[in-house]
Amino acid sequence: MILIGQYDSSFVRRVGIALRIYDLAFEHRPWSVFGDGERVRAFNPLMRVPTLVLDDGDVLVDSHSILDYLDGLVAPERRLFPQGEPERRRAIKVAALATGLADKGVSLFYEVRLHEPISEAWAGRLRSQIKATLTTLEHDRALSEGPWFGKRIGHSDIAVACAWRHVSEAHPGLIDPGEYPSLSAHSRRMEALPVFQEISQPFIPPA
Ligand SMILES: N[C@@H](CCC(=O)N[C@@H](CS)C(=O)NCC(=O)O)C(=O)O
Repeated sequence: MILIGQYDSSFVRRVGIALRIYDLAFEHRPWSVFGDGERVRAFNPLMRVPTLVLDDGDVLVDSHSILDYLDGLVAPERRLFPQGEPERRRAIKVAALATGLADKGVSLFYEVRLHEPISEAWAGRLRSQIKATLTTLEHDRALSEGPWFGKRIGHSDIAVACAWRHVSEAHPGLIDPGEYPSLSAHSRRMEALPVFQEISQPFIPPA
């Protein structure tokens, strides 16, 4: 398998971390969606990352569908979402809130960076969506310590930590860690893990 995209994307990073945890062999092509846009487009007409090229040449797009496929490659007990309800839907919800917040972070970055003049109404809406989602996740995270669900970390833990890091680096000053102590501690714990340190790249703004 070939994973296309840079690890400063929270979506690419969550896929890279899952590939490592699942011990699935892959090659990494850290192509930028801007600088290497045409290389990305050759595999994905959306020109987005993550893009996963399978060994038979088929191509998967979007982190959710890629992870759904990868989950199916491992035994049920190794999967990074709980297998029983109601934990499974709760974990999916946390991961969806985290990836939704990461989406808002990406939209905000493009608005501020690419739109002239910046729409303050849109940027303000995005900032408020990010903060409200962090508040919701903070309440949930404060209910327990350790892995969000079960005995080992899963897609929810990974998605939240990846989104936190991306938004913090792409929008310095937007997140006040003191307002979200449980998420902040969660992020520190995740970033200290060897797999997070390996599958990692500081945010590089597109040229
Ligand atoms: N919903 C997608 C979001 C992926 C995404 O927004 N990727 C960004 C990089 S962080 C991208 O490819 N942006 C280029 C573009 O949308 O044109 C996923 O979960 O994979």
